[in-house]
Amino acid sequence: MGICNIVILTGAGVSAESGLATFRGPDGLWEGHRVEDVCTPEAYLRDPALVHQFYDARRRKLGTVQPNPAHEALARLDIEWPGELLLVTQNVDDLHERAGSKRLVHMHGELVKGWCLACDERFEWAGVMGQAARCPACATEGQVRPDIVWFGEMPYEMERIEEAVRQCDLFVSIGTSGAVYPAAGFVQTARDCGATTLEVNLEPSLGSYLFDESRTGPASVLVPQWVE
Ligand code: BJW
Repeated sequence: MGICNIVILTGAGVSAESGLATFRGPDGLWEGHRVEDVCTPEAYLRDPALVHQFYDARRRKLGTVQPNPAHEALARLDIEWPGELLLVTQNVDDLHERAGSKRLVHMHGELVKGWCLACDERFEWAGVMGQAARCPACATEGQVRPDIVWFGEMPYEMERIEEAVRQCDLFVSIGTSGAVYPAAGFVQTARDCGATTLEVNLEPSLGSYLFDESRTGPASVLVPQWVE
């Protein structure tokens, strides 16, 4: 592989072998709730306690897991790759940064951040959030929500991401089902702009036919192989 510009899109599959559940697999339900029923602004208005419970449980779990060889290989690539590189993750966990990735965008937000609806500040959040959380910036109580992009909300840094996708020579998608837009559409944009496209997944995703090459198997094995 010569020097080229790379965009890598990751999804829940890259963190599955660290012990974090994916959304749409056999274990993809959370206590009988579909992700589409919990991850919306409407669900939060209807039942904030349920939504906080979901994110508090996942934040707690995050503290017990570690990056796996796929995160570590991507961090090595980030450090060593001389061309442009952008790692766009749909994941709200912090395993890419804990592995050492720097050129990273969290397009669906971060579990370890809160967002105050009273003063619009965003801030680090480590422990339980719950309904009564107090904003560290304005001290308002009960207006802090997880800094997560829910269905119907605009993903973060879309201009920067779309620019990188249009300009990349190689687009690699790892561990995502291709069920959620706009991320699922990046491969088409990259193709239209002339990029080579590679998919790494346990099984072919919904958009597999859009990739020049599909490698099927666990990310913890295939990603280090691809990076070396
Ligand atoms: C392995 C592995 C291993 C397992 N190794 N692989 C109709 C058509 C088109 C679009 C829409 C539509 N109706 C609505 C929309 C838009 C909507 C959308 O896409 N809906 C679909 C359900 C159709 N999208 C949005 O609303 C987005 N915003 C938007 O479009 O804004 C524009 C706009 C704004 C306002 C007005 C109008 C337009 C926002 C989407 C936000 C998504 N949020 C979530 C939850 C929050 C984060 C969180 O709580 O964690 O993000 S949903 C959930 O899905 C999460 C994920 O990031 C996202 C993607 O899931 P992912 O990562 O692909 O996981 P899985 O489980 O689906 O797949 C895992 C894969 O890994 C599988 O393929 C396995 O095989 C594989 N795997 N183990 C390798 N070891």
